[in-house]
Amino acid sequence: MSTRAQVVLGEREFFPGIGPIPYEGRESDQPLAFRWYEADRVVGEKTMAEHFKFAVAYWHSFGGTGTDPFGAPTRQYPWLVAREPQLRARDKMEAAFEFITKMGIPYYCFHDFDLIEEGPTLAESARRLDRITDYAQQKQAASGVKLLWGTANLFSHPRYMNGAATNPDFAVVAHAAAQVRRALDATIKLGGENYVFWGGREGYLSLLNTDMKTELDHLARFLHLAVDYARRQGFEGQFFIEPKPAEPSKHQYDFDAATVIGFLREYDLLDHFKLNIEVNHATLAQHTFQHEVRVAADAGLLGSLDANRGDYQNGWDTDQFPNNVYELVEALLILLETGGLRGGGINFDAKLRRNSTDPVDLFYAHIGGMDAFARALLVAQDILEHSDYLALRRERYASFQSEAARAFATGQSTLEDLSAWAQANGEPEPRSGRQERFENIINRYL
Ligand code: XLS
Ligand code: NI
Ligand code: NI
Repeated sequence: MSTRAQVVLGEREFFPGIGPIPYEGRESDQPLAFRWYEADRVVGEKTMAEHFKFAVAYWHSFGGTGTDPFGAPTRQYPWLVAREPQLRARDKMEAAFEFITKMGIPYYCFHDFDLIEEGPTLAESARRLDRITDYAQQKQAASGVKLLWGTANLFSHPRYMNGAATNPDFAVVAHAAAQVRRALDATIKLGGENYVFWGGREGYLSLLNTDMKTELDHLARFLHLAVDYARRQGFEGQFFIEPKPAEPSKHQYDFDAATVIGFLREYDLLDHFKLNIEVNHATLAQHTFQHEVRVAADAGLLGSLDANRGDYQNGWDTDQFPNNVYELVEALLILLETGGLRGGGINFDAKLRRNSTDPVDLFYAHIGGMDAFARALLVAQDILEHSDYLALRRERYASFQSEAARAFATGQSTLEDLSAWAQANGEPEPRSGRQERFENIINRYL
């Protein structure tokens, strides 16, 4: 079975001289080849392609021009130069499908206005989206590439400076609803498997001018309306919330996995939502990626991943391509142990560095990210199959096998029962946590 999509070129070739990226194995010294990612290779019970469901992020990869808060664009991508928005959108889509299919990546993800620029009115935006999604339908059919998720950009336009669903002005909330409705239509039309909410402006810059309770109530109401609408249109996919603590807002309501889970529970949204965990968002929240993955997975809510990485020397969302195999092993151990992603996949929400200015750099970046995940998956599977890792961890809790401990864990003892036991048994012996021994396991299997 081959999971590889057909290479689909448009009227012109945007990445000339680059063919389909082959798997060549770890001995290869060809920079445009996979060393570890082999789509059809079975690892545990699934192929690599099934474990990961890799996706390309339309915004960074085809819209990212290298601007930063201090500097102008550094890249003049040939698909971004046409004057007319429809033509530009078409070129961009041709470049996108050429790239995605040459990479052999099975999915992509977009915000509504990554596909085409927003129009001057809601009606014109809807018309533009209709046209470009017609074209996307053709491209998907010709290539076999699928839409992992769609979302609405509710953060770039100035009207959202005080929030979208949480805006204190009802007119803006209604505008956001109109936009989400069309983004849902586009996602459904293209067979999107999931739909994401990331609330970059759903939060505050100052608590002094903010009625937090009202804003959270509105956010929940808004999400309920979106779910109701999508279900009425026949959407059976999964909804995701993507936690992030801050940036661009000072404080974002979807702070981290634990906060989002509490919110979903409080507002009765758990039936429809799972989490999309992003590496660099986890670290911004002062957590490790592994921590966020663990929190979501333990709640049965690990839906999808936005793959990237931060920089250890600064605190921003630098969205670099992932390359740290050791850390990915830690995350993939959790994924394998808990049954993987629920509905989602691994979306490279990652951007080239500002001085990576050649189109070929997009290939190096994605090859590196996919190889890092693939290698980490092999190591994680090896650890679970051949090492005593799980047994060692279980052993730390072995004392809970005793009758008294079981009574405690199953809710059959009182505080007095525990104190009686403690008095009878004296001071606990110190027991090593063996952290270094656990850490060595990963290096041993790398
Ligand atoms: C920004 C987010 C954003 C979401 C989609 O930091 O990662 O890109 O993934 O809106
Ligand atoms: Ni992000
Ligand atoms: Ni993201």
